[in-house]
Amino acid sequence: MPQQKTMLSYEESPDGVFDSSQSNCSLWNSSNPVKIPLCPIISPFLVGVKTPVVDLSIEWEDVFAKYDVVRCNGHLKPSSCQARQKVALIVPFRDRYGHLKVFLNHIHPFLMRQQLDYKIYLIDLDDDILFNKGLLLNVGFLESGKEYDYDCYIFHDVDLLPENDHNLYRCSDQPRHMSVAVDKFNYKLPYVSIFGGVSAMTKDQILFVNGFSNQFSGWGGEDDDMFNRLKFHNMTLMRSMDDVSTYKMLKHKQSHPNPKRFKLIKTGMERVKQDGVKNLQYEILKRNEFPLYTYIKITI
Ligand code: NGS
Repeated sequence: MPQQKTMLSYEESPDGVFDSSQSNCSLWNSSNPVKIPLCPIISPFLVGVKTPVVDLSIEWEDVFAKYDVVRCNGHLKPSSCQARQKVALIVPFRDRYGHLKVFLNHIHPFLMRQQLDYKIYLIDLDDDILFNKGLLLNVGFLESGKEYDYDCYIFHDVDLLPENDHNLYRCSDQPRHMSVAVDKFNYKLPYVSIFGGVSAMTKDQILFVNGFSNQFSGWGGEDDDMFNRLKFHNMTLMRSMDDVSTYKMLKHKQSHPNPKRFKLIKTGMERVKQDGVKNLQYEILKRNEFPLYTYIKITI
């Protein structure tokens, strides 16, 4: 008898579609005994502009089946060469499973074409607590760093889809803002100090500025505070070239802005030493290993 397909609706999570305890990724951390060459600086698989397909009706099973080469909880690395950087993609998340499906469907082949050694982490907060992006990005950094020696952390909104794979997801010797040209802003930088959307930092850069502030509850400002942290520590912000760093933003309702965000930004540098990754206390409520990503839910 043919197995019946469990159809999931647009906003449903893939919980139950996969038994997350079944994943076998024991080889993931072992070093490859056969020496393989370093991957080329520019991957031969890049195609340039590839307009994101926004298919909100795609089923979870189909997304999982399409990329079944990614088996270790969102981790993949090239088999024929050694990736130049190990990249953790940290996605702060709350209840946007429709966007998540579209995002995964787009980002996995994009990252594969770049020949990266990468893993995707989705970080969620207890439903009773107001969304706090900076805090979730800090948790993503801390949790991913516990399981692999990443060279680069990319902080990535779930609603942003890169349109050109020459936009390389790797870190540089200074922090880099990547989502420079977003369709919502007519492919222009909305303001010069913006650092939100997609950004890339190494472990040392993150630790140097003590990560993001944990104080920005609600929408907005945590990225502006990070910009100030970089400036305060005399770091230079790099920007990707706007002709390759183009993004499509998925449509969603505007979240409720945090009314205290401007005051917090103003006083941010007084707290920089005690407000960040170094002093962060949290508890893990749930950890699910899905084939295309690792999901971590926390409370504070
Ligand atoms: C600014 C926010 C940033 C945010 C940016 C773009 O106004 O946190 O808009 O947001 N700063 C403040 O509110 C102080 S976007 O339209 O991409 O969601 O990143």
